[in-house]
Amino acid sequence: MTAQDMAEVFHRIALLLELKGENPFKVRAYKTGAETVENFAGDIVALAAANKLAGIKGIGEALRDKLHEMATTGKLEFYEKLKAEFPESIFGLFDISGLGPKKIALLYKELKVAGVADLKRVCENGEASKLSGFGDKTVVKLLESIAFHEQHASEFRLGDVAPVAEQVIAALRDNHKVGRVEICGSYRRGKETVHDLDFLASSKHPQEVIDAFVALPVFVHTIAKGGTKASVRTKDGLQCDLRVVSNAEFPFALNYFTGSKEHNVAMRQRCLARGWSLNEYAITVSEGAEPPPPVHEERDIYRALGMEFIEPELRENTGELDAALHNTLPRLVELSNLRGTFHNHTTASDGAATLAQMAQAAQDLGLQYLGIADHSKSSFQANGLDATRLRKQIAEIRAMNEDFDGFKLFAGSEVDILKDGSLDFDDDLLAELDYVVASVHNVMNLPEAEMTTRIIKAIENP
Ligand code: DGT
Ligand code: CA
Ligand code: CA
Repeated sequence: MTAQDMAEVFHRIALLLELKGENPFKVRAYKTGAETVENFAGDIVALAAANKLAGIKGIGEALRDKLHEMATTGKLEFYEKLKAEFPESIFGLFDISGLGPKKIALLYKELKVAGVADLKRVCENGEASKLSGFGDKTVVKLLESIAFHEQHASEFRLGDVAPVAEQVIAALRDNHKVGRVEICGSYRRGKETVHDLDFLASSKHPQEVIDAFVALPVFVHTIAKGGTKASVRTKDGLQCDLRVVSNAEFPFALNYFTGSKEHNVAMRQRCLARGWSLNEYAITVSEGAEPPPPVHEERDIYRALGMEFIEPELRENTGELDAALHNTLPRLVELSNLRGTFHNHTTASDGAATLAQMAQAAQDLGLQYLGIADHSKSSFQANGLDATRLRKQIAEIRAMNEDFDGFKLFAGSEVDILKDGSLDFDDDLLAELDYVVASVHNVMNLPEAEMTTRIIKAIENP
């Protein structure tokens, strides 16, 4: 079991205990435990196996034993038993907004609702609206949530799939039969969410590359497999496609499979205007047309069209081709442009590192400043700071700033916006801060107009 697997077991235990109506503190302990395991800096699996987890904040004795059991046996008896009390599909209900553990438990007990499909059925046939606490309005909201869920069910967040993408790229690079390797599609374009991952490799032995790809341990299912392409799935349901081409075809395939489709269509039209037919393998020159300069790299395709190289993030056919032609492409923000960041927590509230550790880590990253914005007192579940603790932190930050060279900490706060739009600290204290992040953390269900007034009032705080 990996640390991620162990954290997932704790997350699921927390959900199941909530379903059973167990003590909230017990539920909280598993949620905290899951987060601690996820964020742990060292090799928590090895430590758990060796029974060396004593003294780690966020992991009490009961959880420590469970981690040891998972690290040594690969499963957890307690979880297996708990899980057997409910159908597996019930976890899907937690992804539907508007449904909490109490409602899910009721739906399961009264109407045998065991998953999203069942939920949709009882909402549509009127059974749900007869349950206590489930008026017609609730049911309409639930149906909207289900529709939203269905629409986005096949989307993955870029950051969530990045580890898989990097792992697969690394495995392909290690393969001696592989020449060039890239990841294409929406991932390369840096979209916030992607539907699948598109890998591209060049090789003289495509079949061997395909065989090695589908056999990678991250993949649990093969959807399709041929001589030059394959589609597989990870255990989280993420589809990964691989296409293997020759070295000469690689730049064309890279361009084609990076997309977007709209960008490709526009590129093909520009080529046609010069008598060239562009596809995923080559540019074919029609009779009488001037041939393009040789293409070895993807940028050569753009050069052939008299264009600057267009970064993948810009390839959505929203004016980038004309801009590339006239040398007016915008410069993208790069990691080296990042000088600091403002929304950071420390162990004073619910962060994983101390103020001193955060300051050191920021300097190690080459940042010039770091803003500290721990939670405020109303976020008690996140151990938010009250006025006394915040003033102490401000003083600490000011004192630390005396010693830095070319680096600065800013004293801020992530202040709760209260129900009426007022802020969680009085104006005198807010004025002592360098900046404020204001957030809504509770009473999320106000009508639209009231919520808007609430936010505007917060923004207008002097
Ligand atoms: P996704 O997977 O929905 O997040 O977005 P993409 O852009 O990765 O789309 P995908 O995986 O279906 O296809 C990868 C690329 O292949 C796409 O960006 C452009 C190219 N492509 C796919 N279908 C077509 C098509 O019908 N025409 C053209 N010109 N290009 C296509
Ligand atoms: Ca894709
Ligand atoms: Ca694809």
